[in-house]
Amino acid sequence: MSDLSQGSATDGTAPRLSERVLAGLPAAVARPAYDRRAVAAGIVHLGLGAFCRGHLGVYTDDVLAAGATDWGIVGVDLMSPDIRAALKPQDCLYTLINRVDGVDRLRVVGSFLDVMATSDQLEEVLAVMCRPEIRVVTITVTEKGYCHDPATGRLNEAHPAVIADLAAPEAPKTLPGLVVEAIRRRRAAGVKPFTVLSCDNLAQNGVVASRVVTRFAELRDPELGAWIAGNIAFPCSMVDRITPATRDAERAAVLNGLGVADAWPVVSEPFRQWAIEDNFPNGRPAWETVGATLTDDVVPFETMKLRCLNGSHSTLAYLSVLAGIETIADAMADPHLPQVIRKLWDKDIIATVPPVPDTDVVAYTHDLEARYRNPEIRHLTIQISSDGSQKLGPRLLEPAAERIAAGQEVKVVPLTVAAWMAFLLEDDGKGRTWKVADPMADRLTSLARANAGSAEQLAGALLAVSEIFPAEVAGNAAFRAAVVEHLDSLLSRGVRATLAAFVAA
Ligand code: CS2
Repeated sequence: MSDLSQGSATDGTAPRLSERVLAGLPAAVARPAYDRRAVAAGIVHLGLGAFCRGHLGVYTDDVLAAGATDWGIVGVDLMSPDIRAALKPQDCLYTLINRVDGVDRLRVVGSFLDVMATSDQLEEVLAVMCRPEIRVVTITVTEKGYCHDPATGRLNEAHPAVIADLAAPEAPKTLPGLVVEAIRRRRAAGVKPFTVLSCDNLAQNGVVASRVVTRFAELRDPELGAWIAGNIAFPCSMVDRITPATRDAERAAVLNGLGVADAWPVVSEPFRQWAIEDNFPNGRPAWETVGATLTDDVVPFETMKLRCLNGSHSTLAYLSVLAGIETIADAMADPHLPQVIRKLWDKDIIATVPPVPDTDVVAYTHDLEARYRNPEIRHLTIQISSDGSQKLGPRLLEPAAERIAAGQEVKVVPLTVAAWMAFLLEDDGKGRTWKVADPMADRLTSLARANAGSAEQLAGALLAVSEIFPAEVAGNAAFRAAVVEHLDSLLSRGVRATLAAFVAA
């Protein structure tokens, strides 16, 4: 059984989680403290992974529990009908597991009122997105869902899915295509626009969302593009909660704790943070009353989180896959890796983070170490290694570019980049293999294999991929030399010896 598939917990005789069984759940299990039948949908959420159910779904559940009745969520899966198949028989209820010191705290979340899939419900999805009571469209489709060029943040007009959507714009499959078609139909029906809230790990995610949506619309119809630019708000947000993929172990824990089966629970760490730019012309839930920070400027929050958390995650991920280390918690038990990320923060990252309200960024990095050490969270390094072509930029190459522009040295990012390059070979040279998951995987792994003869050649070929590496980074002699040196060491001496030498230097 794959970790991502619907679980065996639903195959047995236990009844299924549903409205009907809520009242009879064990007293320790938290559940919706409100009448779900009295709640109307106000949000359409696009992208139904574990993350949004562990984050947006929970904050919104809190808002509903505090008495709001018009901010339920309709979730839409743009990839497959699997989550719909898991959640619909459960009345869209699911369980959040916070595992703290070996004790599971279970909470049944009720904020999703319906779950749909564009694969076979596109017209229904568009109709819901046009309902006047839907005033916010939230998004978690991961970085690659924006169909942008990571180095510029602009719509990748050569993207095959974008080309396909432009050829059949009324039956879109991409995020930009879907949002544009919904806005077009809503406008034609004279319905006040919704606000588009990106919750993905991108620098200035609202700006990226606005760019890809506006540009896609312009390519369809310049007048529609101009109208979107003038009428749709795209606030930025910083979201944070570590939410690994659900395994059968969590399904079994839920079955044990609830006495009923949940096909797709979500496991997350206790920590959560959400900073949101307060720009919602058509209203929004009072998320600030349940712990979110509503602010005029999200940039400091997102810069801190993307560079400190996600940047160190990617660093740990590539080095760990090379070293055969499976989880972030295991990486934190390694003799060298914690020192590598401490050096990353201290030498390359912290100084690039602007002052963050009420936050000490150094203390934030120490808190990250504790979060990573949480042994209850099995966050797989191979999961985090996915989509490096989209992730390296906002997490690590942008701060590197800033340091280079200021004439400063970049100490650790070249090691991460070298580890990512060695990772693209999908093989440790000693018989252990893995698979690269990335929208650019074919091109990148072919380039890597074709240039595996020398570190110089391999680094040169990959640094030349301009969709990933900004010219000021790829063209910087010191950065390039450092990448080549680390890559040479990884390929000839191996990851262990490279790490030992790196932390000793
Ligand atoms: C991770 C993130 O998979 C990844 O790339 O770095 O999903 C990370 O766990 C979240 O952003 C934490 O908020």
